[in-house]
Amino acid sequence: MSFFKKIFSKEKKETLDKGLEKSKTSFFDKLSKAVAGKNKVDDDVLDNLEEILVSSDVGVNTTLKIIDRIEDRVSKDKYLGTDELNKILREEIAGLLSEIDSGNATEFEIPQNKKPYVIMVVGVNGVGKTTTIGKLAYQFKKAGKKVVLGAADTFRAAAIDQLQIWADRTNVPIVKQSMGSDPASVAFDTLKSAANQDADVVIIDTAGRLHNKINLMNELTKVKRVMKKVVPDAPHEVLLVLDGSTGQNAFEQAKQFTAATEVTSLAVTKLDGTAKGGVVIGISDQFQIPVKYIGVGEGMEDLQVFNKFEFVDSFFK
Ligand SMILES: Nc1nc2c(ncn2[C@@H]2O[C@H](COP(=O)(O)OP(=O)(O)OP(=O)(O)O)[C@@H](O)[C@H]2O)c(=O)[nH]1
Ligand SMILES: [Mg+2]
Repeated sequence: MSFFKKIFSKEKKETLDKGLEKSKTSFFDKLSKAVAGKNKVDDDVLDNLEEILVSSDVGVNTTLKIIDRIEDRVSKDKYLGTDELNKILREEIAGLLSEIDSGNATEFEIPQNKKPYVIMVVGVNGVGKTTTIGKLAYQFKKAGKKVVLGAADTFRAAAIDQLQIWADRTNVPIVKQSMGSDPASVAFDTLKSAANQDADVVIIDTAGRLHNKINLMNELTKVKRVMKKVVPDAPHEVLLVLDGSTGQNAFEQAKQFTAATEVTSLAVTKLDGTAKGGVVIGISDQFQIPVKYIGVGEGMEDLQVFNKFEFVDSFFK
């Protein structure tokens, strides 16, 4: 398949378009109101645009960056028409996202020389960690990989049950202990088991809530340390899951987690049920960590590898 065909695979594109429906509708409604009765981009239009971007949860810093760039273009072309604003915005946002190297993977891939490849999934409670793990297990398995899940969220009995449900649904083995057991010990067992089975990918679920934040961060550190006893360079990836529908809260969580523990990639979930899709643009720009996956629904197939070009394309369609 050609590169472009792969990028714009029809089916994938349709889910993304549909998933971002709410964000788009709200964004374009506001945008058309902002330029109503105007035929050129003037200060008024720019002020309105700033408001729209901020209210779409792009975030203040990223919004200012975008407005600066558009002002630049306006100063070069005083008669820049409002009919062109859409195109220009799209170009500037795509340009902004291209500045961080988030790669442009279109498939669910893992490095071949790391076996098992260990992904530790972190994030506060309710953001969609377990669901994202289930979706990832499904995709990796579909790609022919041998997957093992580790139920290291031992804080709640239901957390273990929920991961078990995804293990059954995707027909992937799970390693678990009883509620309240040591998460690091579960992670250790999972890696051992994965090594014995010659598995390709290990995905470790972790608790999103403990008695307090310090406890949680200490626990994550301990889980990491213990995993290294089995696989010295594990975890290969620390995936922070953020709920896109919480807008500015997601920024706040990203700030706190990245300050407390090393995060290598981001997954932004629940973009289907929200008008806050702009949060992906802001988060990509503000954190030097690539958004790797986006969640656009509760189903097994509702996870996509984040592709900035495709995303901007969907957002502005
Ligand atoms: N609409 C939608 N719902 C999602 C998405 N991802 C997760 N959810 C839902 O969000 C809720 C919480 O998801 P979980 O996967 O249990 O979240 P968690 O981070 O594991 O939560 P804890 O185990 O409590 O820490 C569930 O009802 C999921 O179905 C998504 O991309 N879109
Ligand atoms: Mg969970």
